[in-house]
Amino acid sequence: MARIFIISNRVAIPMAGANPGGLEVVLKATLKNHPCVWLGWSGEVNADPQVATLKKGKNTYIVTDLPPEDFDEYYNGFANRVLWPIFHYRLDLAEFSRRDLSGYLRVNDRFADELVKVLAPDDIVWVHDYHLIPLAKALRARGLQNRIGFFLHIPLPPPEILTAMPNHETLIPSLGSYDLVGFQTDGDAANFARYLAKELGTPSHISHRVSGGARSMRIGTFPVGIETRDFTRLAGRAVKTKFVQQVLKSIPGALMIGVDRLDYSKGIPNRLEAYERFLIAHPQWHDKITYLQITPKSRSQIKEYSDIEQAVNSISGRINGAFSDAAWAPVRYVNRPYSRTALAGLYRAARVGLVTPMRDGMNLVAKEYVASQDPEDPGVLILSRFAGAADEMRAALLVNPYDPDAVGAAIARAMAMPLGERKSRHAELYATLLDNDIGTWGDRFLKVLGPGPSGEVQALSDFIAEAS
Ligand code: ADQ
Repeated sequence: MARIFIISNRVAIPMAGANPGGLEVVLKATLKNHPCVWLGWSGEVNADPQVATLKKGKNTYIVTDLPPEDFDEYYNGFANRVLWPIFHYRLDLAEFSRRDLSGYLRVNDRFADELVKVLAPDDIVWVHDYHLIPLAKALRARGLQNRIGFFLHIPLPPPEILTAMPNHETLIPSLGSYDLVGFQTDGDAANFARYLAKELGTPSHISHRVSGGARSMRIGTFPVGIETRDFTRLAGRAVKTKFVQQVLKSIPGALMIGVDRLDYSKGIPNRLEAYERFLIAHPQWHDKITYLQITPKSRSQIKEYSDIEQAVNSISGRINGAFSDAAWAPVRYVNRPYSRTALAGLYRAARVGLVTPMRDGMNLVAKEYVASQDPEDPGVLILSRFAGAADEMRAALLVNPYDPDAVGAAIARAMAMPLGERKSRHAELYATLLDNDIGTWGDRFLKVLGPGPSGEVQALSDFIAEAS
C-alpha cells in the first residue's frame, strides 16, 4: 500500500492524555486507514535544531525543531503576520518584510530536504495549510515526481486582495507545482481560479498546466467536517458531568456560548458589542442569559494578538460594569483551553451558540455546537455568513458580524425561538453534518489526488461561473 506523507506546520504526536489538536481530529481517519508518515515542526525552538523520528502503530512521526531566526521569520513573521491577515482579508494588518519571506522559503526548503531523504517514488504527499505553500515547488526542484496535494484550511481572498501581497507573483503561482489544490468552499476555489485567469492567463476551460510540463494542477472543494455521531454521543454523556452541572447551577437563566482561539479573525470584540446592543434593547432578558466566551490565547508574541486581548478585556469589563448585579454578571470571559469532553458538555447545555467570525476557512465550533445538541430540545446556532461553514449550514441564523444591531436581534430571536422551529432547524443542520462526516474527508481528497480523472474536480470555468 502506498504511504501517505502528511506535511504540516505542527505535528500532533500521539501521547497518552494529550488533547488532540484540530488537524489530528480532521486527519484521524486517514491516519487509521493508511500507513502515514507525518512530518513537521516539533513546536520546539532550538539554536541547535534536532530531528526526531517516532513510530506508533503503522504510522511514523518526524519532527524537526526550528532555530530562533526561523521561528521569528517563518512562523511569527511571514506565516502569521503576512499570510494569515491577508488570507483573512485584512490587508491593513499585514506587515511584510523580505527577511521574513526568505525565512519562510528557507523553512520550506528545509522540510523539502528532510522529505527527499525518506520519500519513495510511489509515496503520496499531502501538504497542509498556508505555512507550506511553496513546498511542492521545492520538492520538484529536487527532482521529485510524486503526486503532491495541498489543502488550504483558511480562506483564499479574491485576486484584488491577493495581488496586494508583495511577491504574490512568485508565491501564489508556486501552487501550480501541486497535482491537486483543495479549498474549504467553492468561493475560495473560485477566487483562486480568478487569480489564475487574471494573473497567469490560464484558460478557464482547462486545469492549470504548469509551463512546458506534462503535469497539470487541478483544484477542488473539500469542506472539512467533524465526527458527527461521536460528538453527539460525547455531548450526551458530558452534559451530565459535575463540571457542566456546576456551571449551569452557577448562572441564573440560559447559557449562551462562544468558543474561539483569541484571534482577530474570530470577531470577538464585535460579538461582545452586539451582545451589549442586545442587552440595551431587551432589558427583559437581564438576569435570564449569561454569555460564556471561552478563548484560549494564541500567538501572543504578535502585537495584533495582544491588542485583541486588551480589546476583549475592556469590552467585557464595560458590559459587566454596566449591567451586572450582585447575583448576575452578563459575561463570563475565560482565557484557557478545555478538553473536548468539557466543551461538548457546555455546547449541549447552551441555549445559543454564537459563532460570528469576520472571516473563517470553515469553523469547526459551529459544527461541534450543532452536533452536541439534544434533538428533542436543541439550542440555536447564530453563524456568521463569512464562515466557510455558512455554505453548508443554511438553517442556522445567518448574520453579518459587521452589523451589531443585526447580531443583537438574532440573539433575541434565538432566545425566543419556539421549540418546533428549533427542532426543524436543528434536524436540517444535523442532516448536513451527517452527509459530510469527517470520516470520509481525507479519502475523498486522496482519491482525487490519485492518478486518473475524477468527477469531483471541476473545470476552472465552473468555479468562476459560480462566483459571478
Ligand atoms: P481554527 O482557526 O483553529 O482552524 P476552528 O475551525 O474553529 O478554528 O477549530 C478550532 C478547534 O479548536 C475546534 O475543534 C475547537 O473545539 C477547538 N477549540 C477552540 N477553543 C478551544 C478551547 N478553549 N479549548 C479547547 N479546544 C478549543 C483552522 C481554520 C478553520 C478551519 C480549521 C479546520 O482557521 O477555519 O475550520 O482550521 O480546517
